[in-house]
Amino acid sequence: MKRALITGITGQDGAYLAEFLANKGYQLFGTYRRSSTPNFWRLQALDILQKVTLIPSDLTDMSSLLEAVTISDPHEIYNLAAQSYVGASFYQPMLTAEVDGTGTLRFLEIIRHLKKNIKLYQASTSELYGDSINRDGRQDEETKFLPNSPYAAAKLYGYHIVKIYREAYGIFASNGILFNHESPLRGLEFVTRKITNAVGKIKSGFEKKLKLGNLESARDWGYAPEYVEAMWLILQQSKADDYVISTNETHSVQEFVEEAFAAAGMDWEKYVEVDELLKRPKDVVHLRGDNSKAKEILNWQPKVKFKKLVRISTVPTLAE
Ligand code: NAP
Ligand code: F7E
Repeated sequence: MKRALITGITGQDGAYLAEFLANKGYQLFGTYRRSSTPNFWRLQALDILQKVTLIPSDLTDMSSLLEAVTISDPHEIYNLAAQSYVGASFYQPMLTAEVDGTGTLRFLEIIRHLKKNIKLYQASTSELYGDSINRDGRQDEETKFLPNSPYAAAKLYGYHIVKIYREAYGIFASNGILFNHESPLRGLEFVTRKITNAVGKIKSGFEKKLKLGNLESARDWGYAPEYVEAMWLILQQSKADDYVISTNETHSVQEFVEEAFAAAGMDWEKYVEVDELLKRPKDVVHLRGDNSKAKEILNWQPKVKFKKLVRISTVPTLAE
């Protein structure tokens, strides 16, 4: 039986990946951060908690990571744990660097020292591109990286250190350069869930307004359960490599707002206000991926596109 260790199993992707790998027959181990209040609601929502051996661990604490790898003795490590909120990285840049940058190095060092054939998936991100686009207005594996936030800079370190260890030591380590992916399990601070949650609350009379920052910002938004399959496919290849995972479409925050309010039969302009304080010191304004490589080599492509994604994210909030 194959064994997988998932860091960040309590997050959106961790929970969906755990569900996906359990269905593939994996023995599952997951790291979580000990806290005074248990945080397993996503694993409970997917009815997966009982199938996972949980190991308390923090990406800043080398000994707890070594303990997690020793206990799980994994064939595959999916390093999903991160300070994943771009906005917060401007307030906690050093923590973000420690977790998202050096945290990746810690796993590579563990694999190097243990000399085991452990495959590593690194959760890289379209935020690496910043304002950089190809001539056709898209971003692929060859597009240069121009990070725009402490989060992106830390993840860029993670991206490069994975490549360096792959080339220098022959470790099977791959970066998935994933564009934004959303779901009803997305954290409430991210813009799609912030919008859909507000739509549900406004519709049922609990809230009156929704304050947002930059409405012009455009993202390539996909559906998280499809993206975790891509993570798995990346580790099933004969050779470690880096892949863009995206829908190849781009839509603005305002378009998301329009669709989500329309799904609830409401006119967004009556409820949405722009709050300058919610704008970031530096934002990424246009993301649109090119997933040709993933399509060709992984045989992966997304089925859920923008309008369906907005409905999947919004409808549960109306039923709550
Ligand atoms: P998420 O929901 O925010 O989950 C992040 C996970 O990391 C949580 O389990 C969190 O634990 C854990 N974590 C945070 N700091 C940690 C630390 N110091 N030590 C150990 N664990 C820590 O993020 P996600 O959306 O699932 O994303 C998964 C990964 O993909 C992240 O690395 C993210 O940066 C990257 N990514 C995400 C997207 C996207 O659109 N979702 C796109 C590209 C890349 P708690 O539950 O205790 O907070
Ligand atoms: O912002 C704008 C905001 O926070 C999207 C993470 O998973 O994807 C995610 O990062 C856009 C930005 O996601 C609000 O300025 C406007 O332009 O939902 P977000 P993100 O920053 O794109 C990447 C790929 C990751 O790797 C990250 O881990 O929406 N925006 N008004 C707002 N954003 C938020 N959060 N809140 C607002 O009120």
